[in-house]
Amino acid sequence: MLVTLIRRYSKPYFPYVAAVVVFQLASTIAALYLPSLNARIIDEGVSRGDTDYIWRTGGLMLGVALIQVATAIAGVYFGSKAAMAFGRDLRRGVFRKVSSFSARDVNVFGAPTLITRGTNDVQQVQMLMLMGLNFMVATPIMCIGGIFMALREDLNLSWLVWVSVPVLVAVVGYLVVRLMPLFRSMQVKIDRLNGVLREQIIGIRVVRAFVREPHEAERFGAANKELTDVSLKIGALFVLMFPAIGMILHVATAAVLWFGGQRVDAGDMQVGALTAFLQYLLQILMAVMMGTFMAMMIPRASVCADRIGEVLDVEPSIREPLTPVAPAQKAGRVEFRNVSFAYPGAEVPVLSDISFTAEPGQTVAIIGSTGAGKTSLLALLPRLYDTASGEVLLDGVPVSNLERGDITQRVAMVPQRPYLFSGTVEHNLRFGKPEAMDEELWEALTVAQAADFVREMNGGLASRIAQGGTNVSGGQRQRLCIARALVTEPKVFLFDDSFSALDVATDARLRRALKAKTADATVIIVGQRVSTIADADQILVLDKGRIVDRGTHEELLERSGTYQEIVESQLTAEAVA
Ligand code: DCP
Ligand code: MG
Repeated sequence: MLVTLIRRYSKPYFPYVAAVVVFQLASTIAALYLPSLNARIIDEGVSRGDTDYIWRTGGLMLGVALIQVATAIAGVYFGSKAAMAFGRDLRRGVFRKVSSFSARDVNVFGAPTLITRGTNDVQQVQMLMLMGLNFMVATPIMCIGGIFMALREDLNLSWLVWVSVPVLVAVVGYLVVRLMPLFRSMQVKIDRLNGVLREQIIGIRVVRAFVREPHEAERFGAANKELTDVSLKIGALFVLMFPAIGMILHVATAAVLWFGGQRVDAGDMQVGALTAFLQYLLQILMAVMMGTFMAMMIPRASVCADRIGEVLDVEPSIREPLTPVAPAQKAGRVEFRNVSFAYPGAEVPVLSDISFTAEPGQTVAIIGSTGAGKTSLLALLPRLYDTASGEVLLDGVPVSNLERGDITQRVAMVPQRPYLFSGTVEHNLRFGKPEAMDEELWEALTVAQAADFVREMNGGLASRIAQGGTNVSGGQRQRLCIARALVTEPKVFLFDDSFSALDVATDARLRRALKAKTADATVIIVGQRVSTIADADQILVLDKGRIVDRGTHEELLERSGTYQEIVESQLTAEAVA
């Protein structure tokens, strides 16, 4: 997966990658050249007192050093550019994919892990890409070139290379192998922590209301401690890593000076060659260390890449039709034909054999106890879910054959749990129709009985709305959502219990205003209050996912036992109140 991702998402940045290769090649060769120049100055310049030679070679050395610095900077610059662009594209890919998910697909993963995958996991892969670009060329060349150059300086000391490199690889490799499983579990712990945190922030009111803070704090504490423990274990190994590497480097240095010193004493080796050999050995060991670090990042990044790949590979369960049908007319006629529906994974259908028609200009009301399947029924029309059997038709065309945009243009839903986005009032109202004029917004607000309180908010249309719309009351949120639906001027309105948070008087005023506004539209209302639905053209009584009776208020009052019960219970409830 890692390779696939890198290949797919780095393709557009091939010129950058090529630049990185060229610059790093240049910088590595320059870096390898420097110690040998240094040695020449000492052995041929200083020892013979040849000032001219010192100046000339010193100048050359300065030039090479400048080239080395400049090319290294350029290499890192293009490497970062490529890696960051790669990360950005990958993140965008994950975001687009998740945006195309149906409610069901999101449930398969769960929101917290989708968030981690789109942020932290992408970052890990991006990091590997960055490190890879910075070291992939330099490390092997430095290693092989360093060995070659070191041996050129002195063959007799070569055994120091053959000993110190494997020792370093063994020590670092051992630590890396112990680190790998820890990194893997770290990613899972981050997921878990995100999950707990998210749930608690969203449910903070409930937590307060039930005085569950201590319990929730404990739950968070446990997740937090798990992550800390893993991080500590990783830290403990890292603490070992640096002294161990330092130790090997210092012992190697001492050995070079000791054995090399003896050879210099004996006159078999020059001082300059000795310093150059030492520098090459250190360069080799550094390169080996970097290579091992890189190797260590690969498993972690590949775990992350797999997790990202899982998201990218999902085929959205609700797909756009291959050959979308354009309906002959766009009046907003809704028909359910023998529709059954079950939530994914559930055995019992929540809706069975639902058939009804709603003509433009008509109002169809759905009433039924909680859990009867009212919300589920509405969700089928904008195709949030697909039916198990039967068909949902909009203007005579099955919704599964319509383009999504075509449906949303004609159908507006006011969800049962009204949701507003962070931003301003107008930003929310223009959600379905960005080009709407201010007058249109005010008109919608007036119909929705929301104009008064929006006017009273500081800033009117430009007033701030907090994320989720938490800074307005439930009833205000409902009315803003109704206004949002009105702005799009759809052919079909779906109101899911949208008047429940309003007092009876506001409810009545709103419905009167709506009636005028929606005269030509098809209206499907889910209502709990009999008063809300009494004047509908057709009332469907839903019980356990089946339509048990249908008719007008008067007809039902006469013959439907279930309906009578509902009416009576509300009358008694009102009497009690
Ligand atoms: N259900 C489910 N998975 C979901 C949503 C609902 O399994 N994501 C189940 C729970 C209910 C049944 O489906 O038993 C019907 O749920 P609805 O939300 O459609 O019920 P209502 O809208 O009629 O209930 P309420 O009046 O409480 O809104
Ligand atoms: Mg509902």
